[in-house]
Amino acid sequence: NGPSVAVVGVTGAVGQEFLSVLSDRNFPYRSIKLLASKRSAGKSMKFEERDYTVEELTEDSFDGIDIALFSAGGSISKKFGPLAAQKGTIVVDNSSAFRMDENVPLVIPEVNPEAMAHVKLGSGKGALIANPNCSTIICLMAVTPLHRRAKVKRMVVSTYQAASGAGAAAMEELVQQTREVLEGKEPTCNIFNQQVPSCDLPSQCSYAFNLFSHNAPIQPNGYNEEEMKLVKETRKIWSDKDVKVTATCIRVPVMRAHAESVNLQFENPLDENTARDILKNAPGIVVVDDRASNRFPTPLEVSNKDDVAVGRVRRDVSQDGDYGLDIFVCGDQIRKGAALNAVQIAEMLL
Ligand code: 11C
Repeated sequence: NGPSVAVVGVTGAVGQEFLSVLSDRNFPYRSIKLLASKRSAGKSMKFEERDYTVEELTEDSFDGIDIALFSAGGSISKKFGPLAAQKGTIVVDNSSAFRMDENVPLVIPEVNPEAMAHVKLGSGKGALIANPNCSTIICLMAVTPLHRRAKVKRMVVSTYQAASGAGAAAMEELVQQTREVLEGKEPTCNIFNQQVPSCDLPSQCSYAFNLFSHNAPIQPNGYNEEEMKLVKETRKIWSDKDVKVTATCIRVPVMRAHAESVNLQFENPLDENTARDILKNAPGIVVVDDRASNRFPTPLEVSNKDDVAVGRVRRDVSQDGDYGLDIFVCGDQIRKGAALNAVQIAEMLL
């Protein structure tokens, strides 16, 4: 019983987390296929007490597969996603390949489940469903309950993003660099060094003990792609082409959870106590907002957790009345920012 599932990109950070989340949530699969590139094919992997061999992703991989969870990069998704959907597989894709395609739902289950209402498991019809970018998921998990009450007119987001967003190799390099710097050595900069070719010494542009503007390519308008994802994906998920969003995305030396400072301007008044109560009752949210002891969300506290933490809820003193709020949000990038959200989408199909 249950659907046949394929995990594409199973050796990556998100691929591995797909397996953890499927297991933690007792996802009722009939069979599971572990797929990766030729390089990783043949590796053994244990999952739920059973031994599996990682198979090479090919055009035939999706025969008989009901649901495929993809996290192997945009080009793999572009090549194999539509092919799998043609074969009747429902693809939940974690890459940015199809997010802005108007025929592809872009879904956060707590926010806009209605967007994928037409996708039916067992109908024989395949489909593509896109997982939003992690920064968008974590931001909108917290902001949507407030938006529903008071309608957001403008949102200013500043992110503090973890290494995990750049993959398992970036996480390893952050550990390695930290060790090297503490030992007085020049840090090894393989993952991000191409971004700052003008640095004389790696120690001046290392990731450890530093932070830098997000590594996504800068566009002609001066925003990087990560920032524009927050702008465009928010409009699509809220079905609101008029909402004004601006963002500055920064990479910080944190392992696997993103933090975001969010400034909100509302169309209708919303005081901070009501906002806090709304957030306390919102699904997937935990409020950590203890002013007396200066205890607010931290990336470490939400690491490996499902819930997104929200705190620093306060009236924006630069705006009139109760039309503006500031909040601070933290969420596990690999879990709710990627694998958990995708598995929740798959659960909605059951
Ligand atoms: C990061 N959000 O934290 C990125 C990683 O569009 O899925 C994922 C990029 C994406 O660096």
